Amino acid sequence: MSTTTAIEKSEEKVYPPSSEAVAHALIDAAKYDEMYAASINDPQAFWNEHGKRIDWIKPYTIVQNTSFEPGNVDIRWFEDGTLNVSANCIDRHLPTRGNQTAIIFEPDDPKEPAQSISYNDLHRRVCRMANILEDLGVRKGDRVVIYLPMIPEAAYAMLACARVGAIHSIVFAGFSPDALAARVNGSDAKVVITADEAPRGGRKTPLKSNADAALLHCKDTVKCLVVKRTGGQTTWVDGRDFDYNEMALEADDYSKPAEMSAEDPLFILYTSGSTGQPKGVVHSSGGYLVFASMTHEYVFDYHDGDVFWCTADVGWVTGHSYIVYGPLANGATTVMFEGVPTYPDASRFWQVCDKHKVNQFYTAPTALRALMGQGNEFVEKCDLSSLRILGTVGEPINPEAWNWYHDVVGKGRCPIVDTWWQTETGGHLLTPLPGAHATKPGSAMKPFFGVNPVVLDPHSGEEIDSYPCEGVLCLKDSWPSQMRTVWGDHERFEKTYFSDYKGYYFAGDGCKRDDDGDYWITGRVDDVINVSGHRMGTAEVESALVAHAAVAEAAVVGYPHDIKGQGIYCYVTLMNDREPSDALVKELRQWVRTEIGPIASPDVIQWAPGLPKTRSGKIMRRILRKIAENDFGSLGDTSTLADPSVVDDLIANRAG
Ligand code: 6R9
Repeated sequence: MSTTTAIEKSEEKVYPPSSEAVAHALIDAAKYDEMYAASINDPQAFWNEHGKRIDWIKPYTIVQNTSFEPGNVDIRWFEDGTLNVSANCIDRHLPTRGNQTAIIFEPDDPKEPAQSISYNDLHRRVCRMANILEDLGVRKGDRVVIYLPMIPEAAYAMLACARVGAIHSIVFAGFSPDALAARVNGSDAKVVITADEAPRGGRKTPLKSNADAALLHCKDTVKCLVVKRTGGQTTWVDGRDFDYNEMALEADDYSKPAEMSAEDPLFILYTSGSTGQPKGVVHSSGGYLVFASMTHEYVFDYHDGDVFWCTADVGWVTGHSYIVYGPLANGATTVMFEGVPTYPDASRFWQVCDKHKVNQFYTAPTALRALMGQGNEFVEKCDLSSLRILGTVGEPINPEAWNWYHDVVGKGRCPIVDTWWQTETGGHLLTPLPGAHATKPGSAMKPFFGVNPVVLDPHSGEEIDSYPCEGVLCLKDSWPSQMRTVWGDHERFEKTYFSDYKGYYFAGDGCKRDDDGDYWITGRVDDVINVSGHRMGTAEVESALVAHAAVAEAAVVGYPHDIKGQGIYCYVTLMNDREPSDALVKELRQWVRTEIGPIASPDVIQWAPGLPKTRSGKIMRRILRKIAENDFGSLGDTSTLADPSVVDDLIANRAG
């Protein structure tokens, strides 16, 4: 077996692709160069050809019709084609691979047996679920909210929506009843699909009772379809609640896939931005599937028969594109894991890789950092010889974690694909291809086919052509899986992504481009923080805090956290009649967990008698960030503050 050794280049290491990776690769360096050039020089011709990788009911004749022009942003791909996404992910594989495993389900508790769901099984299950949804009154274009654990029924529900032409909106099972209600109401959903309980890391989240609490704040016509997962006790509202397992026994095994336009929305997924409440990112059917399946195949060098495992939750975009749609469109075997990396102990990921002979493994830097700290013996006791490709996503990966992944998990033989993308982009935009590109610890390397990144000067908005350089990352042209709009608010879509830098899609990330033209993401340049790979708008946490009766004002910033990447640091000004106390810190923490969910739980709460504000009343977050980072030397100019003395007070009383 060949291992790659790093070539030291100035201060950074470069790992050329191993001979093994090159020999196996679907795309080698020459092929990448040729295809990439073709995709940029003539996108119409390129995507006309590659759009055919999926099955169309009526073939498209128009390929790309997109505009980033301010006031007229409009994204359409393959717009006159029709298709059904579920038929692409299931039916078209039945003649050739009906008995092949589509989904391997690995439960939270390792003592519970894993399940293998073949493409034939998947077809039956999805058809039944589609018929149940139709019985509940779901029709083309209706919205269905999915609030489920990481169980196969989550995939059935997504594909059943796609089958009948309904738009799904998945709400992560860790979100609170309030967050769930906001999303049900925001999309005016007809049905919520949930389960009795969600087991995770040996604990159980009471999903059905969360849904009950949420539905009190929703229209009383909303129906609730309940999947049995643990058999835990639930309360039942007759006429509103429906028993999935019972209905599935009766439901018909066939449901005809609806003919959908390429531009019909496939799903809505709420994500955090720098202002206001989370926005509903809308993805299309045709362009999304083309790009999700193509990136899944080439970025992970997926070959027939491989076992692919993406450890994300289907509540995030990574789970949509790389557990369900990308892999299943490619006829792959995809692993769905219900648990967490450290339960029962820190070897769980590696045991699952060993047990199911996983070939491609895709996870987040935060998980790697947590596991790295537990010691190598948890990795070394498992046979990881099946692994061929390792991937990361969600946040910048620090070189220590990258090296550990490469050396200890991959034994130096598995290329690491560091994939940069977003909920909004639908699929990978920057990533090395395993047999084509060298890799560098911490770099997302190269654009995928059809992706045209530019680095802009944040002040002038001009493209920077020199190497090396640093600035904000924008995309110059559209790609098929670009989000189409914000649900119900196209203006917000334009304003968020197309107004800062006219004529470009602005991703919200800063980046560097090195001498070789390789990209390094430096993190968000807006008020979005990245906690364990989860996006969080500081504004969301602030509005949760100020909703508490004791809080007059709050400002939230990110600060460096060893495991989570970033932690949540809150400056809180109390109402005049309230006194700071440890009990109140606890109460506020719990309050935010209840308002948003445990992932938003503040790491640090500092009492702030005053916040640094400009004379126009704008909070100077730059200063708050520096204090949270314990970096008092570079606070910059504080003379424009309305009351500069608040800064001294905050420094003197820095928490944590
Ligand atoms: C897929 C996903 C998107 C934000 C994005 C960026 C960060 C994602 C990254 C990365 C550095 C990577 N991000 N992948 N940063 N390197 N490989 O994570 O979507 O939840 O919408 O987050 O995550 O800041 O803008 P999403």
